[in-house]
Amino acid sequence: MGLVLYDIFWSHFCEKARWCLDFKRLPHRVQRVNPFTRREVTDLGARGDVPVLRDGGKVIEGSAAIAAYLEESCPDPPLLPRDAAGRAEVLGLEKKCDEELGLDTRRVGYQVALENPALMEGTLLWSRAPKRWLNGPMRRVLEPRLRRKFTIFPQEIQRSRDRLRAFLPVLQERVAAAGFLVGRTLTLADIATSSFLDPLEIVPEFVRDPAYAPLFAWKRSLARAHGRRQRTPWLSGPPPPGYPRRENGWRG
Ligand SMILES: N[C@@H](CCC(=O)N[C@@H](CS)C(=O)NCC(=O)O)C(=O)O
Repeated sequence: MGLVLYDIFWSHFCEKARWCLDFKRLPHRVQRVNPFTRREVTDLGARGDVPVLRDGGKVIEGSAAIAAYLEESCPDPPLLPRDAAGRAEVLGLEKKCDEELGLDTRRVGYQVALENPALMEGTLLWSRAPKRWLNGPMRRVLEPRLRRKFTIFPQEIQRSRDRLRAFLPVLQERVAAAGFLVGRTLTLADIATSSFLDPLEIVPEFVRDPAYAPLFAWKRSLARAHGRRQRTPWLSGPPPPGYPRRENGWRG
């Protein structure tokens, strides 16, 4: 299989897809997508969102479809429990994560990043001179675009914060016993949740709240155990470097 994953390296939806590929130890190539034009994926006939997986002539769009495709074509190691009830539980959690958690953490994460642009250096903004001097004008172009695209407006932000305050304790309680959301081994639910919690590492309101410390500790230890890249928690002082850079990242 010549698998190619089209991704934006700091996207948490892409991280979910990358983690699924790595978990199944499937050789693949990662094709970086230009976040402004999305040409690499629209040229494939895809809508423009990432992640997208290409397997020969097949184009699979979205992290849930990618996970399902990989599970079908390469069942071992499994992302889903063997029993029907366990599968349904994992898929239900994945859906909730895709439709709510992922959007909420992205919205509150971008709100903090827009207020503290240093967090975007190395991803959407440049970190090195001389291009760094373009960050001011770049921000003025980016901000309204990001706010529209991800509906980052006061009412929506407040709703996201409320949903997170209701859902994080549920997740925290579920992992407290066995260290996994469903059953006693890693599943797609853990991969989705852990990937989607990552933007909250830069949101002081959540990452500094002792009420959620066990959930962040769980997420970090799971991600570390699987060799995942994670955002640096913003626990105090000035904004930490944003998403850990990779040499062939989008911005330098
Ligand atoms: N439900 C999709 C969501 C994917 C998504 O929202 N991707 C974002 C990146 S985090 C994207 O490409 N958004 C469109 C854009 O920024 O233009 C999935 O699970 O893959």
